[in-house]
Amino acid sequence: MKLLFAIVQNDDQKSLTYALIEKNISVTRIASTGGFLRGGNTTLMIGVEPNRLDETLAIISEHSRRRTVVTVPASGIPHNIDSAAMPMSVTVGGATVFELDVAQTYKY
Ligand code: 2BA
Repeated sequence: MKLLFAIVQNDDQKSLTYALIEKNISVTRIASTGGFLRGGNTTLMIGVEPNRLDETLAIISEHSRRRTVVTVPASGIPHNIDSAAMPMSVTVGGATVFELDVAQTYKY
């Protein structure tokens, strides 16, 4: 089994979760916070068989939009702007996905 951690924007998580459930792909939603923007995002934990990996990634891609936000970065976070208080334009997403191999799955 593969385990995907998909970090998506809150505005996308609902339609993405519905689309996955509709295809019988199990998903667990975890409320998370981006370190840079300090804004809420959602991390989806998705366990899938390898033969459904491409299908799952396609669904994530289809339902994750890229957005540009103007923000003041979190203080202490290194970035390319001289002043930490200066608003900057940041492109977020669509989704950041990590793929892991699962050694074993247990359900009791
Ligand atoms: P945040 O950390 O809040 O980052 C939001 C967006 O800000 C990022 O979008 C990126 O475009 C920008 N950004 C982040 N750090 C930056 C920096 N030091 N200088 C300039 N711009 C910066 P995404 O790359 O699409 O990431 C969206 C969210 O996905 C992130 O929210 C974070 O929660 C997660 N994420 C992305 N890459 C990750 C990684 N390698 N490990 C863990 N979480 C990650």
